[in-house]
Amino acid sequence: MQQFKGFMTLSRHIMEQERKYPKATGEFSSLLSDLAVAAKIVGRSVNKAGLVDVIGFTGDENIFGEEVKKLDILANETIVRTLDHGGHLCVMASEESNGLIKIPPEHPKGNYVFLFDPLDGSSNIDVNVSIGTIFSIFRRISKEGDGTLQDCLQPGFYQVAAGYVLYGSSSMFVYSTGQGVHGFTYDPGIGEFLLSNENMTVPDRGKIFSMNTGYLNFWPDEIRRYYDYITSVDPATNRPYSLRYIGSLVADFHRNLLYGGVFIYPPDKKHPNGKLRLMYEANPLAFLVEKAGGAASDGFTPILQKQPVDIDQETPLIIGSKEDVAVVEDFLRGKK
Ligand code: AHM
Ligand code: MG
Repeated sequence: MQQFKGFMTLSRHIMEQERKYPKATGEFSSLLSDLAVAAKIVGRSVNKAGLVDVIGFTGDENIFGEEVKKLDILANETIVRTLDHGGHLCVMASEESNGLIKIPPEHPKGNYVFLFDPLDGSSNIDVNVSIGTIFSIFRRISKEGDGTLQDCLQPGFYQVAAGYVLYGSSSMFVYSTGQGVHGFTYDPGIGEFLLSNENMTVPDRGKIFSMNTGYLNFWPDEIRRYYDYITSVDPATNRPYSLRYIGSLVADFHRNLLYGGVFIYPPDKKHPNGKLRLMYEANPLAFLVEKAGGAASDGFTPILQKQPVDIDQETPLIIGSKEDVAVVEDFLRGKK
């Protein structure tokens, strides 16, 4: 019989990672632990989303006399309030807030910068389809006090950690501090994330492509030619790729991370620079996919090498299995 070695909870994993760095002060670990608490609170609200009709509408007061907030606003506030007083952050920025989010003057400032998309896949919130929180962590460049825009505008390869929380058929916390990508599934019975997917790796090639084909007539010719290619029979497998598109980047990414494949949001006539946000979506997922052996590109430059100029900037995104990403790049560069 296999010996029971105990569960690897997310908190224990964070602690064990910290012990690998004898000089670690615990600041970074306490940031991740606070984030896990925020994930549980947001996850609980997401699970109750369908009850909005029962306990109150957005803008109303619910039966407890509290104002009912839109779930993405609520997720944003929950994350900010859970992380702003721990002394580990000097600044935050979120897809849901304008400009930088300062740490309130009464709280100590720390060494890290936290960028996030509180609830990715917002169009899926009201229809019970998977959504998620995406986060990116940098070390500050400035020396002290409030963090600055310059602290936030660092290229993705400077990230010290990144991850996401997926609120799906179960909730999962997936993160990397650079040493592998690890997934934890939430057990509501004990209120803990438990290690379920250690050292996740993405296959070099998959059988899935994910893109909003409704924009076909808005795409550049190179992407239309790629679409013809990917939907014709692959001689190696005698079948075309399967199309899977949830419309929540985080959920599409998670599936492709496990099964292999490629997610593409190219520039199009409606979104000339692509739609996805470099700092809140593309960078963190690019960090994870590279740590899992995959690739992420804007078609010409690896996402992690892009020098950001604006905290809210958009980017085309091609992300997933290494070989699949390379094929899309070949089409965009006119090599195919
Ligand atoms: P959001 O952060 O406001 O939810 O927007 C980003 C979402 C991604 O999750 C998803 O991949 C994409 O927008 C879907 O866009 P489209 O509906 O144009 O295909
Ligand atoms: Mg998003």
